[in-house]
Amino acid sequence: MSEKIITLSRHIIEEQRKHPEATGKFTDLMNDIAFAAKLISYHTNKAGLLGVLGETFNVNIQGEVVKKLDVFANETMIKALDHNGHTCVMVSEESEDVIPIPENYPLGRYAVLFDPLDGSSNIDANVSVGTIFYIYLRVTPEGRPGRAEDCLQPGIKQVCAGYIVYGSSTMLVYTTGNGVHGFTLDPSYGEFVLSHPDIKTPKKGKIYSVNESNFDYWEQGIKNYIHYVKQVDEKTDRPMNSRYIGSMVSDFHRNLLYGGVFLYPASSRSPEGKLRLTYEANPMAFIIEQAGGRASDGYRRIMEILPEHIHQRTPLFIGSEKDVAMIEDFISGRLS
Ligand code: P6P
Repeated sequence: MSEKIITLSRHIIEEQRKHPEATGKFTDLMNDIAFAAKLISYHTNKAGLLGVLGETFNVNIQGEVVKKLDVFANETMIKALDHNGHTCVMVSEESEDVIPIPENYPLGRYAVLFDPLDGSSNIDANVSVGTIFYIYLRVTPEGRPGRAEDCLQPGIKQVCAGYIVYGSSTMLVYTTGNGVHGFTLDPSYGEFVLSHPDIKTPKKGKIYSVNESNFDYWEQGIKNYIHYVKQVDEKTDRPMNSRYIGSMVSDFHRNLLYGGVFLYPASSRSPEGKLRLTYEANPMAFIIEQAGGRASDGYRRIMEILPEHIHQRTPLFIGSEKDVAMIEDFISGRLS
């Protein structure tokens, strides 16, 4: 294989060599996630042809009942992880409770949390969607089924976080705490190939991403910030550009590469915010911090919040360091 082509598998192995205690099981786990991503990518890209549409069940040309894509993605992630002997428990956006490993299947050291298809309401409009995942080392005794405690650790305990964005191309972006690295799926031979080594996000961005229809429901500090970014002032390069896809993985990925800030504030309609602390905010916070950015709930570092339940929501401000810090200043009243 050409020295220029670094596959995801090779990159993970080289990353693991930096951890003397690594046993290779993490490499296997990541390869299982990458395999699930390839299957989801195939069905996402073929959704219109296979009849795997967002809102309906279909019978495809083989006469098989074809599941909704988010159901398919969830089942694919679970099947990829539940028998590999590296996982002790899972959490999915699609499942109310923690997902145990089936009896008589081997138990592993890792708790894996994921949103199998974030933004799935956009599928029928062919808007890009994504899978978000992250991994903890278990804290409960080995050899027994994992429990919620393994999943309710603060984000600073993550050993890995990543997402796959199914867009014009399929990209997998991940970190294990040694920088952020992006891989593009080459469909000609079905491999994720390193395309974006050591991603760093600009310290200040030009983009803000928020659903402004919630404006009247926000606290005053957020309203003041949104008013500020829209004002004309060449000295501070305003107005900023508004970009909002409504699919967090896509909005996050664009802002990671170009710079900018994504906001999903709490509101009188969503007092805790809409996005989930576990499988949405925490993994993206790990990635953005590794890329030189910042993630907070307006007051606290996202990764230091101790989750109380697996579907807990949080306000989320995430992206370029200076933009997120400014939002915190508007929320606190230091700026108005
Ligand atoms: P709204 C998708 O449903 C999602 O969870 C995120 O991917 C996205 O950023 C957000 O909700 C969009 O929410 O209220 O703006 O439609």
